[in-house]
Amino acid sequence: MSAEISNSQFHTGRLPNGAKSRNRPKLMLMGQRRSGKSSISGVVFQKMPPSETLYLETTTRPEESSAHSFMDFQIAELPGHVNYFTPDFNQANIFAEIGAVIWVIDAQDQYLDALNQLIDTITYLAQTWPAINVEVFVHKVDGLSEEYKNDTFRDIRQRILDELSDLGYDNAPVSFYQTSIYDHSVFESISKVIQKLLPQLPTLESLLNSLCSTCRIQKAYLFDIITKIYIASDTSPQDTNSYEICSDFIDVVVDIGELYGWARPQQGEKTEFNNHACESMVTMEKKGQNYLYLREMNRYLALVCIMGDDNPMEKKVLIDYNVGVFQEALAKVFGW
Ligand SMILES: Nc1nc2c(ncn2[C@@H]2O[C@H](COP(=O)(O)OP(=O)(O)O)[C@@H](O)[C@H]2O)c(=O)[nH]1
Ligand SMILES: [Mg+2]
Repeated sequence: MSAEISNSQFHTGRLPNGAKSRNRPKLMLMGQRRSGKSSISGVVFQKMPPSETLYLETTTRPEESSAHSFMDFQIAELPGHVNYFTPDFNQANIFAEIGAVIWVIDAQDQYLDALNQLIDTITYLAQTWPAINVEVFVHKVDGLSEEYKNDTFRDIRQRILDELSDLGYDNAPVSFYQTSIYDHSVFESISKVIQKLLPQLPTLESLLNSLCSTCRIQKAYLFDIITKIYIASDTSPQDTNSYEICSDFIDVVVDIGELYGWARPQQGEKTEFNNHACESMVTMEKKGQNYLYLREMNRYLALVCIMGDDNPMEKKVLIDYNVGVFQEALAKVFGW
């Protein structure tokens, strides 16, 4: 693995968590029964329509699935009712390759028991697998009023942080998100979870930053087209709905592309990446004062930008040139 890293010309010295899973970010979904683990994995990685999650069977044993895309995202689920911290379980088997544990809490249900389990898990991981990030999804927030949602989120976060602090784990790597499978929040949160596991992130961010400043782009995202996970964005502050707009825009372009363009690999089918890096460029009519711009970097990745309020057609040459440079840099970062 270290050889692979030193080959990368643009490596910035930050090592990924979960060392063995390089380029295959592996996530573990944990949390109580019916908190929504299988639903999250189905909706994000298997393109399951959210309404179909109502018919999911309860998971009774650890399950794994993967999404073949730009990276082979690996996702595993541990059913909630089993205690994994007894000697009966081979914890090394379970946790050795994990980069992040996503702990799902049902915000519409009583959560005090779940919090106790979560604390036990965090302290266990901090002692035994300190490189694993713990990502707490306060989930199913779609059913809650804005005020109740924020109160619940704050309450959960505060209780966990207080408890950890009492136990002496002030610096445990724990982050919190509000999620729902009925909107973009779960995709956006998983994007952030995965970004933390990518050693290339700092490089990608600085490439996007310089693209934004040369072309006066407001916000730029590098998307995995199939999963709608964004693997990096520039580091300027983001509006609440920028991700949403860009993600919807991919749907439109990709639908048209599938009708008239080349065939994308089917779910589960694995093709060599970047056999023919295909490009397309679309500008959309005004949404407010902004334009959207999308260009495929290869079969799996698309650059999606929210442009400022000047007309991109007038500076198309500048954009084409700089996006070309960006694409070449990407190819070097990932060794295409
Ligand atoms: N309202 C709402 N329901 C959800 C959400 N995610 C999952 N569910 C429902 O929660 C139930 C349990 O989900 P499941 O994924 O089987 O939970 P698991 O036992 O943790 O794997 C299902 O009926 C889902 O439809 C969500 O974001 N919002
Ligand atoms: Mg399940």
